[in-house]
Amino acid sequence: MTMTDVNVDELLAPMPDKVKKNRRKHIVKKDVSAGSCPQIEANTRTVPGIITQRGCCYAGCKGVVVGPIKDMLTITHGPIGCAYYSWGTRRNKARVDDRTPPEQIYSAMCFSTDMQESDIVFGGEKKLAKMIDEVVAIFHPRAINLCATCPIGLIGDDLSAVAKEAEERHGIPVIHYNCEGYKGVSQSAGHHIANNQIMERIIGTGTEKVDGKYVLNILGEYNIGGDAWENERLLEEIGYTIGSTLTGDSAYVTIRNMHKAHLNLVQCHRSINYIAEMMETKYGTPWLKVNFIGIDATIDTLREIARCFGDEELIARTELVIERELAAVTPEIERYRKILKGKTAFVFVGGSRSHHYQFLLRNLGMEVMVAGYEFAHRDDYEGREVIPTIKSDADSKNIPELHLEPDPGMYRPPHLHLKMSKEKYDELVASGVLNDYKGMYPDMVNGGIMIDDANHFETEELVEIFKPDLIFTGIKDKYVTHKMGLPSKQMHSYDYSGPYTCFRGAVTFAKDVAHSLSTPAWKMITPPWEQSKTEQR
Ligand code: CFM
Repeated sequence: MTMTDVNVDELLAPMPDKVKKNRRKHIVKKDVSAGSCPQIEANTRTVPGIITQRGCCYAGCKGVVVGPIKDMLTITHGPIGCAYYSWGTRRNKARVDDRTPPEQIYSAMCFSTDMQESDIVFGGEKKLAKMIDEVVAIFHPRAINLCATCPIGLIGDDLSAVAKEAEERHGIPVIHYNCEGYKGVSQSAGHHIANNQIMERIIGTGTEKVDGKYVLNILGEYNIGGDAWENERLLEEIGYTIGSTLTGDSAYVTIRNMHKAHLNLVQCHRSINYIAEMMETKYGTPWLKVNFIGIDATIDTLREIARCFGDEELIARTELVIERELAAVTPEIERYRKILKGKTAFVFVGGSRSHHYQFLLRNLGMEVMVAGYEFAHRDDYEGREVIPTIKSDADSKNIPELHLEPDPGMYRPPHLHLKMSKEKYDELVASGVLNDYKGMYPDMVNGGIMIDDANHFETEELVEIFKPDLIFTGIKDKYVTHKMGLPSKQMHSYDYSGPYTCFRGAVTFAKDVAHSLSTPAWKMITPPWEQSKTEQR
């Protein structure tokens, strides 16, 4: 079967009618002859009972966005299970630096109020306040995060009041997040809640001077396997200064000065676009959607950043660095491309990697036939132009939207951030480079399937239809596909490898994928559909 022959209705045929109707709206087949992206349903409730790959609101807030801030001590207010399963599962690395000594790095630690039955019955506010006092006495953190889990919202503990009183007692910021797991439809709600508090409580509060001719923040880069460090190495060699990364290897002491940067780079649009937009409104900081995953994507990104400043010297230096990095990695990439050329893959990850990795896989001669996001919104598939048409529902209305105004003292018009005339800035905006994201659809292969919130059943069906050589996936579906005789790579943690970004990262990735595909282990397993009925019994 060729890709364009795939019939999505047949794929869903075994489902009950109601479920079929629902799931059909979450699947789009790329058809170049049809022009733009058809509407896809996203960021809506998963069908109850379906084995989804999604996580919860608390996971998105604590696990994804605020947990990696290395010098903030994050307390999970809730039963121990929530804290334990959100501890160290995502490899957001952090290191000591001149402003953060080892004893002030808490991102790899687990703090929980360990709510017991009596606390649920009588309330947990006192226990939380006591715990704050204890961690202050023992660890002396610069700032504290309080993250709520489901029972906290149900019993009505007032996190805001506890945080406020603790701030008065200890004289440090104590920031609370009402990110109870049940809020919204996935971890995406938690990203939004975390973005709101970081914007309101941290960014803009710093008064230190930030030196550097061109200061960049990298938003939505979480330093899985050291990705952020590879980006920083490259950008610093070109002549940029990194103000702060949000939130991989980031610190409270740098995030609070983020408003002083000249340009925000947005790597993961899904988890952080709120802050990019809010900073544009409040401080006038322009943002640029970037992608450091894939060699060509990195080259395009570096050129676009330089173009945003329009400095000839910067542009020349960018080309020099690109040339040098390319020369260093090309022989190795070629070696792996020989193994990988013509192979096919699926990519099912959260809300942005399924798009980003298509560039890298294409550089290696591979094609992505099916790509899916767990919890993205329509704009991550179709592009930001659809945002005004997205209808809010009961779940999305549950997440507060901040409506900010330009800051009277700190707002600077965007062209001044980029050190250019208003006319030149308007030209840049008109060319579509700034403050926009076109979504995943334009980069899908013709006939390829784009799927939202893919479930266990659909994953198995799609594997049977397309028979990909490799699947890039998460912890839940990884082992399912292993059992089908398919090599799979865990893209949330890189299975302990990385970094995968930029030029050198591409070589590490190519090596890992080539190893996965060359191992003889997979030939020793017979997928169930190739076994006879007797064997299956
Ligand atoms: Fe953004 Fe992420 Fe992702 Fe995400 Fe995530 Fe992640 Fe992810 Mo796992 S912030 S949306 S909530 S790029 S933890 S670093 S790998 S699902 S695709």
